[in-house]
Order: sequence, then C-alpha cells, then structure tokens
Amino acid sequence: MQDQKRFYVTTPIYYGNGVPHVGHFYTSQIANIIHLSQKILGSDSRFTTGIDENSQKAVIEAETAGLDIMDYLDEMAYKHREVWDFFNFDYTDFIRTTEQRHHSLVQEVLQHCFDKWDIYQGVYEGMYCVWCEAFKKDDDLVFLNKTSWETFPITPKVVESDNLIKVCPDHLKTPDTIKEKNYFFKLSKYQTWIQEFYESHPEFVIPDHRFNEVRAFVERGLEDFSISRETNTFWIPLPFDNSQVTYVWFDALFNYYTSCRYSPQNTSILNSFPLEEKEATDYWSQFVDESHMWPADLHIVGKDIIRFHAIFWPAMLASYFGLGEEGSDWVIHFKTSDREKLPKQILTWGFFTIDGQKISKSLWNVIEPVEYSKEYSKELLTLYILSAFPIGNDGDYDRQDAVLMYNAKLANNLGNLVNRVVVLSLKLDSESLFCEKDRSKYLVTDTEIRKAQEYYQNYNLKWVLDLCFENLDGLNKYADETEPWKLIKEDQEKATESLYALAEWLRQIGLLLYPFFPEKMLEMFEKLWLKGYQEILDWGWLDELIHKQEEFYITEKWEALFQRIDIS
Ligand code: ME8
Repeated sequence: MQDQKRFYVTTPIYYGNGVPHVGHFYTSQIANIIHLSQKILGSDSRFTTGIDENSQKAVIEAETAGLDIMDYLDEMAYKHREVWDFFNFDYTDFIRTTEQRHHSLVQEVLQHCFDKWDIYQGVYEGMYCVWCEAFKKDDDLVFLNKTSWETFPITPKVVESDNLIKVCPDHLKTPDTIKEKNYFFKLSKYQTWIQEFYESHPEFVIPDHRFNEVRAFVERGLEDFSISRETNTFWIPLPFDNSQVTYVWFDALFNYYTSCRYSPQNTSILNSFPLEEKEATDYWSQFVDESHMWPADLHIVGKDIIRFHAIFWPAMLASYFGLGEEGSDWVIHFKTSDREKLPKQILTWGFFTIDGQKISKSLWNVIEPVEYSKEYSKELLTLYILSAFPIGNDGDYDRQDAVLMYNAKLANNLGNLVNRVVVLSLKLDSESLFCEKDRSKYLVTDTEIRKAQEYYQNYNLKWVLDLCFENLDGLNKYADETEPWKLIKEDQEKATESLYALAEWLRQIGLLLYPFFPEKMLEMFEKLWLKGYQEILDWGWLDELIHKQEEFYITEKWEALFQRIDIS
C-alpha cells in the first residue's frame, strides 16, 4: 500500500490571559478547515493548538484577579478548550506551555544551543512591552496624544511632551525601560543562511506581499535577540543559569515541535491536563514520539507575529538541528537538506476590524464567538469570515452584511433547496429517489471538483466557497426551470428526474463544503438518508464518495437546515 501523505497544521498558541475573541476564532477556524480538507483528501493530518502561558501578562492578570497563577491558567486553559469544543474543532493536541513535556524540551533545546555557542551572556538595555511580550525600538512605537487619543508616526520634528507620549501601537501603552543581565541568541550568525533559504524557497511565506515585508526587514540586518529575563520567576529556568528564565518567544515557538516529540497517545489525555497527572509516575508513558510528523506543513499566524515565525523560528531550528554549513568565508550557508527540518509554509492573514473599528474591549465591539454563534449561528460566522476578506489583506466584519450573506447563501440558496427536495420527495409514489438518466449534465463537473480540491491544497478557502455557491445558484436555476413542485402532480417520472438531479447535486456540494460546515453537512446527508458519511470522509475517501451514485430513501420531513435570521 502506498504511504499515506502526512500533514501537520498549527495555530499560534494564544496568550492565556483572556478568552478567545473572533480574531482567534478566525485563525483557528482556518486551521480546522484546512485540517479537515486534508483528512478528506486522504492525508494523515495533525492539527495542534494551545495556550501560551509563560507570560508576564498572565502573571499580572492572575494577581489582579487575586488568584494563584496556576489556578488562573487552569481556568483559562479550560475556557479556551470550551470555546474550541463548542465549535467541534478536531484538534489532535492542545498544548500548554506550563506542561512538563514542554519544559523538558525547551530546556534540552536551550542547553544544546548554549553548548554550541549560539547563546551568550550580555546586558539588555532598552524597552519592553509586556502586552506584546516583545522588546521594542523607537521605530516600533508611535506617538499618542493623551487628550485626543490620536496616534501618529514618530518623526524627528515632533518631540515627546506631557501630552505626547511614545506608546506601543497595538496596546497604546508605554513600554517598560529595562536594563538587566540577559542571554542572547546569535541570530546575526544566521543572516546569510536565512537569506539563502528565502531565495531558494519563495513559497515559504504566503501571501507574497507579507514575505516581501519579511525580506525587507532581514535585509536591513539581523540583530541578536534576548532570550531570557532576570526578573521573572514563573517561567522556564535556563538550564545553564537558574537565576534566569526563558523569554516567552523562545519557549513558545518550540510548542510546535514539543507536540510532535511528545504527542498525546489519545485525545482523552488532554482532558486530564493540567494536573495531578503532571506529577504522575506514568506521565511520560502518556505520550508517543511522533517526530516523524515534523516539519509542520503549515503554520497559520496573524500578521502581528510573522517576524517571530518567519525569521526567529527557522534560525532557532537551524541552531537546534545543526543546520547550515560553514563556508570558507566563516559564514553559515544554507544547504538543500536543511529544508527537511524547516516548516514548509507560513500562511499569514491580515487583521480585521468590526463594523469599521479596531477590535477592542474598551469599545465593546469584541465579538465573543460562542455568544455570537448562539445568538445567530456558527455557520454565519464561518461563512462571513471566510468569504468577506481575501487572503492576507486587512478586512472588516460588517455585522449587518454578515446576516444578509447568511440569509442569501445558507438559509435561502442551500437550506431552502434541501427542504424542498425533502418535502417533494415525500410526495413521490416510489419509496426511493433514484433515476438512471444521464447524470453528466447536472452534476458538479469533474473539472470543478478538481479545482475545488486544488483550492483546498493551496489554502484558497474563499475560492472553494465561491465555487460551491456559484454551483448552488446553478442548482436553484435548474429547480426554477424544471419546477418539480408542479411536475409532482403532472408527471412523476419527470419530477423524479428533477428531484434526483437536485439531490445528487446537493450531495456533491455538501461534500465539498464539508470542511467548512461539518455538522450541518452531516445533518443534510442525514436528511437525504445518506449513512456513514463521516466515517467514509475520515478515511480520506472524498474522491470515491463524490463520484458515487446514491439512491435516496427520504422518509421524514425535518426541521429547516438553516433558520433565516430576521434582520430587523
Ligand atoms: O501572539 N484579526 O498570542 P495572541 C485577525 N502567544 N486575527 C487576529 C486578530 C484580529 N483582529 N487578533 C488576534 C500571541 N488575531 C502569541 C503567539 S505562537 C508560538 C505564540 C489572531 O493571543 C492572529 O492569528 O496575541 C494573531 O496572530 C493571534 O491571534 C495572536 O494571538
């Protein structure tokens, strides 16, 4: 038997100092759709997510809430999983960076990099934004007018004053000024290596314009970065100097690898984290080594963290895995086999606003994905978020537009049609819906099926949606032309032909839309009396299933697949 293709997709691990908002949902939903699409196309797919816990802001939030830090983080981890489980995300691992498996791996990495002189001691003097968990330079900041709350770029012409302060543009807070003993990672050593890697692998970051930004940044020259903090006590201690803890990004990025090296034997283990199990003697036996799943095929990240993923991360991996080759010029060069240990691709998205405004708790415009979905529908959120913005660009979530789109595409075009087919089929004389007539003229064409599969493989999710909804338009047109509701009284054979065509067509579109709306599509298959589809899809047999000819035994009228939402 041919080896099954392996696939590994990750989301960022979100900070554990708050519950996921719609921006996080967006990223995780994309990962879940890509994971499911890979599965149904026959890959052995792995999908990881989790929370980033070793951060100063979590410590601050726990103190504010009057909680012990671990109690606070346990609660946060629970809340994050509650959100993802509500959406039925099919994650393979939910990693927490306070877990023993992760601590152990990060310490191994640090020691290794230290032993090969890629980590050295120095003094960091500069600014640090706790809320970004990042070191800052003047270029990274903006001026904030404290009266008007306007921000503008820092230029030599304007000087700081009581009213005008330098702040981090994302959090509008003044970074801390710190001077402390730190350890540094020799990023500068990998300057040529990274540039050669980028040159030979222009596909590494998509979309292109984000990669151009990364390249321009690297061309300005890479500086070593601090990988430890002196003042914190909570994080992972450096194995070679216990007075220091690991800087959050050096630890966080390695989560992607920890999860392969120590992969949970089964997902039920996840339910027992954090916890007493951590201390259990059989702790390590709960994991299996799946390092063969490394490298990740796809890291999905927002534009805010692209530099960490596209620059720091490959260099850190190069140091750990001993990649590159020293040339006669003493410079480290990229060698072709290095590629095997590096993530294949990074998919970067823009940020979106809500009704034209930046997502912000103080503006009360944060969409809590669970609450919002309960009020409207899960599918509304998914449909709009994935149809409204093209890859990589910033976009806007217009709430009214979202409802209109849902009503038009899901409630009307898809839901109504399913309903009609079911109701009319019950009026047929025959027990089942089947027809021998030539199917080729009404089905999704083979070319379109191939295209949809290609879009999935290239992560062009919006194009899959567009293709499916164009087909649904065609389907509705076919229904209007053939008028099975009239035929049913006049000509049962013709009515059967029309309804059968519609059912088969819906079945195919449902299969193509499955990664987006798995629960609803299974419900639709159920209504059409198609059994065992989830298992067949899990086996990766989309192709076989989509070309199959089904016979439908429709016996019941069900509730509408999608309820229309009253816009008023
Ligand atoms: O950065 N629009 O965690 P984080 C789109 N812990 N996506 C958004 C968004 C918006 N308005 N707001 C947030 C961290 N996101 C680190 C990651 S990984 C080793 C460590 C999404 O909680 C987007 O994907 O700040 C962004 O990259 C991520 O949330 C940041 O989540």
